[in-house]
Amino acid sequence: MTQFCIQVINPNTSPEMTHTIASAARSVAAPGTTILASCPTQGVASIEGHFDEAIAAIGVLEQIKKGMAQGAQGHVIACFGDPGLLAARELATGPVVGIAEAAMHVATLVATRFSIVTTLPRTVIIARHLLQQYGFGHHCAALHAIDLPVLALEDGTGLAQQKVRERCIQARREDNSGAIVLGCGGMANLASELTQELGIPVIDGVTAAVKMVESLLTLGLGTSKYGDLAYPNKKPLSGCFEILS
Ligand code: 2AL
Repeated sequence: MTQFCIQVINPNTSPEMTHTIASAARSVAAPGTTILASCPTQGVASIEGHFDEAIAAIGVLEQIKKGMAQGAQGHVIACFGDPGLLAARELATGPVVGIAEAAMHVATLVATRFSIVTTLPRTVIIARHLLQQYGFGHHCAALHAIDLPVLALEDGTGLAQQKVRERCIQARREDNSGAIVLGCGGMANLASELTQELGIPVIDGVTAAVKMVESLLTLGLGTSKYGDLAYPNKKPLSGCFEILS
């Protein structure tokens, strides 16, 4: 049996969300695949804007370094803004996949149009930027926010999960979309139940990204080290950034 070690990085510092993400990742991993789940030791508790993403990106790079040292052959960035994705690819030898790009790619394979359901209205704007950046703008019918912060998904009340469900039902009815993309790593445990209930594919990026990294590893493909994704040029890194050298 092929043995792979895939690192799943939650870029925020919430241990509860890291647990949700790790469980979802393990639920789809092949029998021979080990999931190494981690989150930064320092950073932001949740990622909801550009400021948060800038801080989270440093934590992601630190985790990529650690993961490689622990034998990870591929990596997943489990935050819907894909913070630090290209920088992580420079550092990594193996494949690195972000959950937003994974979910968007998968959605286009099973439907001609998809909707996105995310957390706060400001993260809708970030998701819109990613759609443009990845070339999926024409595939997305609409974006919706549950209008609750990211950590509401881990507060134990179930309110955020209920709102995700309601928004997904609304999106299916109003957008005429064939699929829905869940726009937060903390929604990873909701996809299969919603897929059953709604009768259309509801896609979580964590599980999608794990299977993509697994496929890339099976194909023997890592990150291209030709051109801009080559390892970072060696130069002195000072202060807290020394650990990245
Ligand atoms: C996210 C996410 O997936 N994790 C986090 O902390 N912030 N992004 C989002 N759109 O809710």
